[in-house]
Amino acid sequence: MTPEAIDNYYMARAIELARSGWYTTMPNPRVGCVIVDVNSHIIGKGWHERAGEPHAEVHALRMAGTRAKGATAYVTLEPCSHFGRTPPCAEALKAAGVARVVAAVKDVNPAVAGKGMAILQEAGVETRSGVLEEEAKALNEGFFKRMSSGLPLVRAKLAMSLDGRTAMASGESQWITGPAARSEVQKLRAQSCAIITGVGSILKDNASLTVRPGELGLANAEDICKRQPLRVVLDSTLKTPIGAKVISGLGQCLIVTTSQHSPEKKAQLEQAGAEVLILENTDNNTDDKVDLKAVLKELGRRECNEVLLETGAQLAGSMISENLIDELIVFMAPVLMGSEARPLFNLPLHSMSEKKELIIKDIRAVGDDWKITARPISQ
Ligand code: AOF
Ligand code: ZN
Repeated sequence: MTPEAIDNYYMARAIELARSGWYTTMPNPRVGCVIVDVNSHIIGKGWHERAGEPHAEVHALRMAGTRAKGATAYVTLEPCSHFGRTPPCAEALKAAGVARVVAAVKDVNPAVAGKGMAILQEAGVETRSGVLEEEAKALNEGFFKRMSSGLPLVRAKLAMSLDGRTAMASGESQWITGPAARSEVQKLRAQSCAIITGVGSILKDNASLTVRPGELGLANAEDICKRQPLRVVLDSTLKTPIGAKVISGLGQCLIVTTSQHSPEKKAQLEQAGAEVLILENTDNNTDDKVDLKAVLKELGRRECNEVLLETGAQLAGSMISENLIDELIVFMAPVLMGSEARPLFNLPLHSMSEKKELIIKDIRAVGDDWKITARPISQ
């Protein structure tokens, strides 16, 4: 094997380890670390599990003990240089006498941003960056987007028939897809920091939007479900019923409204356990609606890396027309719902030149349904 192939091999192992934290590290990134001695033995392995707990490198160094001296550490993210909730990993690697550090990607967190690698270089540690960089970025797209733009990554989950319909004219939509697709949706919720919906969906379906261990279908489901994503309801005039499941379910519910709300209803919703936030729309054209970009900014401020949009055609249409969706996850069921049924997006386009162009990133069978992952081409 060439030295490059060896680095790729161990970095792939570190990326695998990072995935163990897929549902638990937020708001922190998913990070994995492998320490290899001069005889090519893996002497340390670790991944970051939860914010506030040790970083990946610290777990791996603990496992390696004194054998870390002279070894190579493979980390999926540049080791941190700052005192956050935990002390700097670059200093820990240096103190352990590691001879070489290979990082997949630079940490865009302004508190780190190259300083971690600089600490190691100044201490005489050999460094290499950019190994399996694309794969490592894919672990933490939401974290990177938030750190560089202040906004979370937005994923829209949609369910449709083979003829592209998402609800009957009456609004009836349960269930288009089968149980396997619904279990996939539970996973999408579990990896998200927040779920956004519109009050229309709440009035229609009274969904709880929680993650439930029984439906998640993962070994450590109980543990994962201890952290519930923030449920965000966009409700410009506060029509959310006081008894809505989205308020009473485990975890927190944030209702975003405008100045048109009734203060009395606000007090009642707060009494029921919801947080109510008034976000004035500064855009003169859409004075009566919640400012969607401002909602995303607020979620970024609350350290949300990945946000899931689960809603009807109206809000989904506004989000896509304002170019606020990064990824579409469409579950397509082998049914026809007919010409009276509602489309996925309320998006009145009139000519082919206006069409939204997407690129399909992935398509796979999920039970009897198909899961299509697509991204808008130009934003
Ligand atoms: C690493 N290894 O495993 C992780 C890193 O508050 P703290 O101390 O947990 O620091 C969080 C920041 O540290 C986070 O924003 C990111 O920049 C970095 N995460 N760094 O060296 C890890 N999870
Ligand atoms: Zn660290």
